[in-house]
Amino acid sequence: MTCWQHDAVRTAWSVGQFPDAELPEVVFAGRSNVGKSTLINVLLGRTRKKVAYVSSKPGKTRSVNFYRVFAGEKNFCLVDMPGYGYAGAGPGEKKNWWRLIRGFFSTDRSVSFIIHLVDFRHGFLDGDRELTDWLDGMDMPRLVVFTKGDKVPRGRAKARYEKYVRSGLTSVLPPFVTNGKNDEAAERLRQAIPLIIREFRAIS
Ligand SMILES: Nc1nc2c(ncn2[C@@H]2O[C@H](COP(=O)(O)OP(=O)(O)OP(=O)(O)O)[C@@H](O)[C@H]2O)c(=O)[nH]1
Ligand SMILES: [Mg+2]
Repeated sequence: MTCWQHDAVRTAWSVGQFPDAELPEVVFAGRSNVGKSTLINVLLGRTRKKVAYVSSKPGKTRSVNFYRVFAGEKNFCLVDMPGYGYAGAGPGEKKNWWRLIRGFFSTDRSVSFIIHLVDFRHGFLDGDRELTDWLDGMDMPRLVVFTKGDKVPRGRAKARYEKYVRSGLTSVLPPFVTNGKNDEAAERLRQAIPLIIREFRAIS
C-alpha cells in the first residue's frame, strides 16, 4: 500500500486564519468522535506517529487543519473540520461550529467535494441531516464514508449498509465502510479521492 506523502499542515482557529486556496480541497466533516482525524492519519499512513489529533474524548479537533498531499502527479489538500453534536456541547458551541463552516465556504476556496463521515453503528443522527440539507442547498458534492465498521458484527453489516443506502443518502460513489486501519478499505479510498477530484473540478 502506498500511503500519501504530505507536508504543510496549517491550523486555523478563525476565518481570518484560513490559508489561500491554492489546491483542490477535500473537506472531512461529521459528528464529533466519528473518526475524521483518524481517517486522515490512516490515509497519510500515520497510524503510529499521528499528525491529526485523535482522542476518545469528543471535541478533540476545535480548529480547521489543512494537510497538503502529494499523490502521484496530483496535489490536493485534506481539510480536517471540528466535529459537531457532541454531548455537553451547548448552543454556543453549535453556533461557533456553524460560524466556522459558513465562514469556510463563504471565503474564496476551491472545495472539490466533502467527505461526510457517519458512524456505521448509528447512521445519520442529529446534525448529519442538518449538514446534508445545507450542503444540498449549495450543490456541494459529497462522498459518504462510514467509520467504525469494525464495531458492527460481520453478520449484520450487509443489512445495515443496505438499510442506510435505502434510506436515501446522497453520495457520489457507493459509501465506503472504514475501520480506522490502513487496510483494503483505506486503499480503495486513496484511489477514489483523486478520481473524484478530477470528476468534480474545484468549485468555490
Ligand atoms: N474501532 C474504531 N475506532 C475508531 C475508528 N475511527 C475512529 N476511532 C476512534 O474514535 C475516537 C475518535 O476519533 P477521532 O479521529 O478523534 O474523531 P474525530 O471525528 O476527529 O473527533 P473530533 O475531533 O472530536 O471531531 C478515537 O478513540 C479513535 O481511535 C474506527 O473506524 N474504528
Ligand atoms: Mg478530530
